[in-house]
Amino acid sequence: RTAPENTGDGSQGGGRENLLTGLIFLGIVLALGLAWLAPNVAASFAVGGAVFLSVLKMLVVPLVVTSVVCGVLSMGDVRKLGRPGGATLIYYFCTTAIAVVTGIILVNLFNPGEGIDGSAARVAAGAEVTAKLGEKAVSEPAGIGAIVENLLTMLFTDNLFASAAETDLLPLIVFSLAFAAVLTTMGAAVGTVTKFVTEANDVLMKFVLLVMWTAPLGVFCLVAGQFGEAAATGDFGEEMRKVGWYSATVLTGLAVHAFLTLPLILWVMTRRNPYRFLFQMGRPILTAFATASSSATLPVTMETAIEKAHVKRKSVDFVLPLGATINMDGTALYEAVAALFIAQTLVGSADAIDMGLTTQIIVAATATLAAIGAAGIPQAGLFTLIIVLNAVGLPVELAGLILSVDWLLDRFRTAVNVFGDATGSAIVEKFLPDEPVPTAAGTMIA
Ligand code: DAS
Repeated sequence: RTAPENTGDGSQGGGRENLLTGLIFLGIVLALGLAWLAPNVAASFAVGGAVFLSVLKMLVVPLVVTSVVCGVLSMGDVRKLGRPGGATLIYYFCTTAIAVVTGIILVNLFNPGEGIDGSAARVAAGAEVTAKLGEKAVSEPAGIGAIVENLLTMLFTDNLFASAAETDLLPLIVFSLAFAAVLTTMGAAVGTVTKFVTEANDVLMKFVLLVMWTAPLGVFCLVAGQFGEAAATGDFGEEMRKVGWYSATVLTGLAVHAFLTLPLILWVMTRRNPYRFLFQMGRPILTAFATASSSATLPVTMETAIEKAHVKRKSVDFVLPLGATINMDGTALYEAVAALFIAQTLVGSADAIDMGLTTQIIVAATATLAAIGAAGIPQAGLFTLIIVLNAVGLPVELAGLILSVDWLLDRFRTAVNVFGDATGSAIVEKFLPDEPVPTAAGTMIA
């Protein structure tokens, strides 16, 4: 069980693989065209999109558990986990923090909230937010202590099957890491278990490849449904004008992070051609745009990173499931921009808050933590934005100002989240033991 020969920048890619990526891109373009020309017809494809999303999500739990166990097994001795594990967590934290700083610099440069009277919007937005965010919209003081406590409770569960049923991946990953660590210490005595997990993972990856051939149609339905619905309501244009500058600030930040920051880090750490890598990861990036879910895209991200970008399987197995759940550069950047945008709309009113360095630092810290807490599901970042707003005393109902465009910006930040995870797997690969590792079951993991 060895990953394809790692050719560095993975130059050959296979015609069929490029064809599939091209078809997925074509699916998105056709969907956007149909949504523009015939919104109601496009909106009717939403049900097809929901089916495709369900098929992807169905794979996530078994794939995450078997991949994380195989990822740890491929390290051989658990003590070897320290170096790649440390490199992974340092990469996650640093890239998320850089994304947040990028967002904060841009929102202070663009000042998108200027000229919008947040106080007046506050009442109007309130009902919409409460409806959308439900009980989460209740403002409770979430100090750093409460946030850290939240993060800790997220790591553990008292019922693995309940976590699996809710696709609550973090406790499953923690369990898989611990289960695999014990497995590596028991050698041939548990060869059957090791062999089962290893082969189950192989089957699932093959399953993903088959599902991916339905992606062009699935992506078409997802995008046509969502954009058709938005276009059919008609007020989307008006909403965009109202928060156009805010959207431009978020999109500029995401572009800087995806096309400059991450490629620079990848090149410095691996000397890979970062733009070839970006192209090779086109399929999961497009799928992330279509699904707005890092978790649903995870099977595609893993399969493409191995087969197309030729990242070693052991790195993909170890880095991507965890990354899809806690490494969200796009979300962190968005939360910093959104919080400061809302603060800017209150300048000069009774609700105004201090916009000084202290506030900016609190926003940076809580946006980084909140992004870790966001699940890899659509609009998760909007829910955890509440944490940031509470931390700086901003009225939560003002999240309604950005609700109308969040479903769109979510797609872009999810694509950046996924690309950040894939970049991490290519970097952490350099910190892994080179030799293929014999597992207790006698299979080799490269
Ligand atoms: N949609 C989330 C994801 O899957 C990101 C977000 O909501 O910010 O990564």
